[in-house]
Formats: sequence, structure tokens, C-alpha cells
Amino acid sequence: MARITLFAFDTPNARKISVALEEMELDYRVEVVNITKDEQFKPSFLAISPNNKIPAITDLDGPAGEPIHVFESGAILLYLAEKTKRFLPHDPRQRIQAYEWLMFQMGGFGPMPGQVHHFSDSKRSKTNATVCNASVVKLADFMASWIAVWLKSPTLPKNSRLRTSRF
Ligand SMILES: N[C@@H](CCC(=O)N[C@@H](CS)C(=O)NCC(=O)O)C(=O)O
Repeated sequence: MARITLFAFDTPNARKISVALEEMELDYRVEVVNITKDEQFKPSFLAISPNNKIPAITDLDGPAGEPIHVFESGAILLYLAEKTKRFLPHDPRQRIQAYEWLMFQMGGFGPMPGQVHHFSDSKRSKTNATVCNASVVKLADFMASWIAVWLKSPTLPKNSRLRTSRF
């Protein structure tokens, strides 16, 4: 039986964790939390993820061999990287770079598409189209600047075609 359970729905935040689990070659099972049916508010899920958000994981083989719950995709990625000793460089300078890009993704980039999705969902929000359009424009600007920064990043392989491609 898989020791790790990923609580997920088909969203980019959840994909970040399934990609990491696959890359780390960890055995895991997925439990679908259908956020379009408010399953994230079930008390059993809130006990794992108190902010009613996927993704979250449980690992029966947590620290000291005891089970652990982890919520927030950044915290999950760090937990899994520390557990497997993969994808977090030992060298302090390189490690800081990994933290920088993780924090940037979590705090800078990730919330933007989240906001667009939230404000453009008429079932959940009565917010008018102006706010939605403003979010989309902001997202487009932000993505363009993020891609520009990322293309200069030393973490992108020097021979990557992305460095020279036009987009
Ligand atoms: N900062 C969180 C964001 C997670 C998030 O926004 N999850 C969304 C789906 S991608 C969710 O579960 N929404 C349900 C809700 O807010 O009720 C993370 O990175 O894990």
C-alpha cells in the first residue's frame, strides 16, 4: 500500500506535487477532493488542510517514523525534497536560489492565475467584468515579466532553446 496520499484536484497547484512525486519516484495514491463540489470543506479534509485548499499530503512515514500531514504546495515540495534529499542543492548558494524561485512562484506568480480564476467564476463571485479584465491584464503583464526574468536565470540550462526562442 502506498504510504503517501496526495489530496488533489486537477489544478496546477496539485500538478506541482504530482510532478514532484513522480520525479522523486515515490509511491503514492491520489485522493480526489472535488473542489467544485465543496469537498474541501469536509471536516475530514479540514483536519489535513485547515485552509480548505488542495493540494495536501499525508505521509505515513513522516519524521521519526510517525505519520504527518502537510498542506501548502511550497511546504509539501520542501518536505518531499528534504525527505528524498533530491532537488534541493547542498551548496548554500544554489540552495538559496531554489528557495528564491520557490518563494517567487508561491508568493508572486501562483496567486495571480488563482485570482483570475476566482474573479471570473460567476458562480462564486458577483464581482463585475471590470475586475476580471483587470486581473487578466495584470496576469498577462506579470507572466511576461516573469518569463523575461526566468530566461535570464542561471537555473535555466545554458543551451535551453527557451533562451533564444521568441514567444
Ligand atoms: N497557496 C496554496 C494555494 C492552493 C489553492 O489555491 N488551491 C485551490 C485549488 S488550486 C483550492 O483548493 N481552492 C479551493 C478553495 O479555495 O475553496 C498552495 O500553494 O497550496
